[in-house]
Amino acid sequence: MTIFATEETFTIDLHCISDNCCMLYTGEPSNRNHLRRNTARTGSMKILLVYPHYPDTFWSFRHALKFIGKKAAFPPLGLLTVAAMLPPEWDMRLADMNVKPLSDQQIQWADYVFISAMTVQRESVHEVLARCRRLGTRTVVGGPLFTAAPAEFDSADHLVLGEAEVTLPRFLHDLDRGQPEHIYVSDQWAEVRETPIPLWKLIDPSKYAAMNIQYSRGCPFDCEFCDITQLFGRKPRTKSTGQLTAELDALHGWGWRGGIFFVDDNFIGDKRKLKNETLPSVQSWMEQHKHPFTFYTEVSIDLADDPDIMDLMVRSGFEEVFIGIETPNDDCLSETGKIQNKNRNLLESVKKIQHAGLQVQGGFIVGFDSDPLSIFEKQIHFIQESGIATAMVGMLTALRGTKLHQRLFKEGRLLGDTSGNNTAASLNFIPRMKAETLISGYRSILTSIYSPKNYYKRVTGFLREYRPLRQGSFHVKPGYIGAFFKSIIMLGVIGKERFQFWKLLFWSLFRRPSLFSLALTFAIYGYHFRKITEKMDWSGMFDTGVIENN
Ligand code: B12
Ligand code: SF4
Repeated sequence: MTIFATEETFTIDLHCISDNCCMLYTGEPSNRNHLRRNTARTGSMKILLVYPHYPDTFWSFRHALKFIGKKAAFPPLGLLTVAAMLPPEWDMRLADMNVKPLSDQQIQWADYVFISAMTVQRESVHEVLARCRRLGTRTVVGGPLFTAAPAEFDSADHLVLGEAEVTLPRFLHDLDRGQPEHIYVSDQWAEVRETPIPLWKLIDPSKYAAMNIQYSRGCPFDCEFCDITQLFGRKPRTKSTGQLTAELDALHGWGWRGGIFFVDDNFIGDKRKLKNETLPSVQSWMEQHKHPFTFYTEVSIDLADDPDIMDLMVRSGFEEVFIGIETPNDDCLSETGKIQNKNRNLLESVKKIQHAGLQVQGGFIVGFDSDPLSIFEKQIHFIQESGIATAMVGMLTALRGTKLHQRLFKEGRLLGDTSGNNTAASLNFIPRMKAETLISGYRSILTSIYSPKNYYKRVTGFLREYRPLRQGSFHVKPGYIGAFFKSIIMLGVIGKERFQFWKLLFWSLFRRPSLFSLALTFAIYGYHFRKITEKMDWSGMFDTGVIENN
């Protein structure tokens, strides 16, 4: 994409350094020195792209990452994409606070700090904004957190909301004229076929466990608790195959080998295109390049109904899919509008996907109005039977902008804002079940499924049946030697799970040697999940956010 990429368009007007003009830019006289700094620099901007810190959560994988010497699971793709839309002559740096703490010098270096965040990063965002204000560096914020709750971030200098492909050019245009507005919104969806290749050169890949790519945005379904359709629409917007293979080329050319997460809301949203164009072209790209990557993505459960897509995915290098299973209770599925999960044997669907050669990660929710008291036992039973090692169980959360949020507000049951951590032990609405019962039931699920006994039983059950497409003899993935030795100490000697750990390792070595590194990976994940469960604060009941009055 070549939005505003010429030198002329980005030359900032350097002639206006009168006090009034500074006021126009900065809004307050105290920032004037900073502005003079800008204007002395013949239009070349220094941009610091900041990805705020996220807390230790199930999704952070922080306890697992230490084993492989990585700092974060994935780079901040939103910021790298935004960076690719800025004039290439601008001086850009990226500070991922999950990799390294942010220093005052970095903030002072920049003319503008661009921040991207999800709700879970809220606390860190407020801290970064306060520091930027104190140091006199102007801020531009965008991404899901700000798009969902702009009023809370009025202290940012510029809120560029929604998809940057639509709103950023307007901000850049106004900035060029010297009159950037405070807020930019749009009700249009972006044309993702124009989205540029992320500016990978801004990150140090050695700090991340995997890279990420986005092929599509949006989801054809419309579950009550989910904000995807509000943020990205119901009609999946897909990139062209040429665009996708160009992104693979870029990552490959830049030296990346290993895992890539397709961060789509629902990778199979447009099945016809996937089957006829996208997957065949990814498959042939992978064959030509001798399979340098393994892929992972998010899909809906109806993948199980399409053996051709599953087969093509496996042949193209997909190894794992995340699926929102939510609940084995059909009434809850009706309540939340999860139609694709209804009227099917969910367990059978999971098995079909696993038998096709794909590992399944599952999302589960408790706290629906229709949840019976037996739901906790049912969830545990389902998870154990499914062989889903990575089972993310969360309590229902009312995210802003969702139909659930609106309904609970109308019913007078909405309490406050959410922390954004869907696996925290706190509620932002009044549940039908007694809150104490719900929280203790939730706790019983987590402590049960992540107890070493149950977790390793699930993993062994799964590995026993798993037949991935590419299985050779015993092989160890790069980076796993160190992980192996660390895990021997942490899990095999010190850890509570030492008995199960050795049992799994020996079982895999003798029975399924080709899955040895996967067994080790699962053992490390299990440690992370157990640690997070142990560290969870169960004393809270409700999120203490602002009471809604909108
Ligand atoms: C990948 C991903 C993750 C990764 C994050 C890895 C990483 N380093 O980025 C992982 C798996 C860790 C993750 C975890 C979670 N995630 Co998540 N995740 C996503 C996902 C699928 C893709 C994000 C992405 O890379 N998109 C591609 C880029 C190009 O899009 P983007 O970031 O939105 O950026 C665009 C715009 O937002 C904007 N923009 C973004 N930043 C900026 C900055 C500026 C300055 C500007 C101008 C514009 C701008 O322009 C970009 C181009 O259009 C999104 C869904 C989605 N479709 O985005 C959910 C999503 C962001 N996650 C979400 C949530 C809730 C979570 C979890 C709490 C789990 C959950 N689903 O319940 C956890 C919390 C994290 C934690 N550590 O605890 C929500 C956020 C909702 C919110 N209001 O904050 C989303 C929207 C999905 C959803 N509804 O569930 N997630
Ligand atoms: S299928 Fe997944 S992404 Fe689509 S609306 Fe439902 S929860 Fe959201």
